[in-house]
Amino acid sequence: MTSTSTLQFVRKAASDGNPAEVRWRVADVQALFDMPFMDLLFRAQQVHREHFTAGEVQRSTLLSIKTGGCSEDCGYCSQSARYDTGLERERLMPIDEVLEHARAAKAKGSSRFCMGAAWRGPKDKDLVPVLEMVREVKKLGLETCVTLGMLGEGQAAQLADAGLDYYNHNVDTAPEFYGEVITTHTLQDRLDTLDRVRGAGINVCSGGIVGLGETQLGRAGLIAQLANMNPPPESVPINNLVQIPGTPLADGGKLDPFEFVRTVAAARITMPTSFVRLSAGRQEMSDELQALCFMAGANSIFYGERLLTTDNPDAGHDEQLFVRLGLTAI
Ligand code: SAM
Ligand code: DTB
Ligand code: SF4
Repeated sequence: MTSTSTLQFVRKAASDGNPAEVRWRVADVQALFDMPFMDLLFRAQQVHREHFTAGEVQRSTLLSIKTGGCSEDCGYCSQSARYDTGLERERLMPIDEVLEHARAAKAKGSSRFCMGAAWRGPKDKDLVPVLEMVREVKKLGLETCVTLGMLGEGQAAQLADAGLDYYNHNVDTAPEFYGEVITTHTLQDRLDTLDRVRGAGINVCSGGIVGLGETQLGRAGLIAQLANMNPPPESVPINNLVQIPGTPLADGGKLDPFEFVRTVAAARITMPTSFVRLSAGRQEMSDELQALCFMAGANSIFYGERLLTTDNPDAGHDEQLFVRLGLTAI
């Protein structure tokens, strides 16, 4: 039943004129998840080598420029004002401080700087200082990415004019499951923003989060939805839930780590030319598990000690991991 309605959703999107065709049915993606693990990894690595140089991994550094107090109720998020997560609400970070973080990220070897704000979406007056941040970070020789929530008419164009390279806006989970995790906006709202971003000529960064209690079919539905975008997102972050005390999803069961690897592999196979980013949750992963994710076709990471409000592995540890695995940062 779930499979059929996901399919209907994708088909509807296709008939609405956006994705021209259903390249990946949910059942096809489910069949990837059903493959023997080693066969799946082998296929993902084959696809990866057809489109990318083996062992090259892109590194992006995150900074929360406006933390906490968000009106939305995303069930996993430390920054929703609806949950008591102990996080202090902060105002927009001054540009000098942002640039200090950006310079440090560049010095550590990051190639992209991603600025995140805990907004449902920016008001026009909120956007003005962010546009300045984008222009100034770009001048440092870094690629720029922002994630600010839903964009209104004209806002994507302003970001494009400022020179923004990527906009991050995740579809997060399978269409059927979306309403169980988030009720304050709809998946269609997110898709509308992605259309605006694409329409403004900004590269799309869109992925999802697993370990929310979704079924395997749900993970297949998430990947199919991303893969059927036309074109698929240039960058696909795959986040593993970081359980935040105080949120509704704090106490669920943990996802089998091999399922996470399968999700990465399915993303790689269905989106062969996209960068697939091993995103939130790396701090809780062993080096060996991360190596499996790279084998499965992940070729991007968040790099630096902090994600938005939670910890990420030390840059030094990642450097060493790259040396141990013979990976090259690009
Ligand atoms: N407010 C903006 C939005 O929702 O797009 C930007 C920030 S939001 C924190 C960006 C993404 O981070 C979410 O879409 C979700 O995929 C991921 N994320 C948030 N909290 C997480 C958590 N606890 N564990 C893993 N990923 C998380
Ligand atoms: C994405 O997909 N993951 C990043 C980024 N885009 C903005 C955010 C991860 C957040 C993890 C939880 C936290 O640190 O608050
Ligand atoms: Fe707000 Fe984004 Fe967190 Fe949702 S994920 S509560 S929109 S900051």
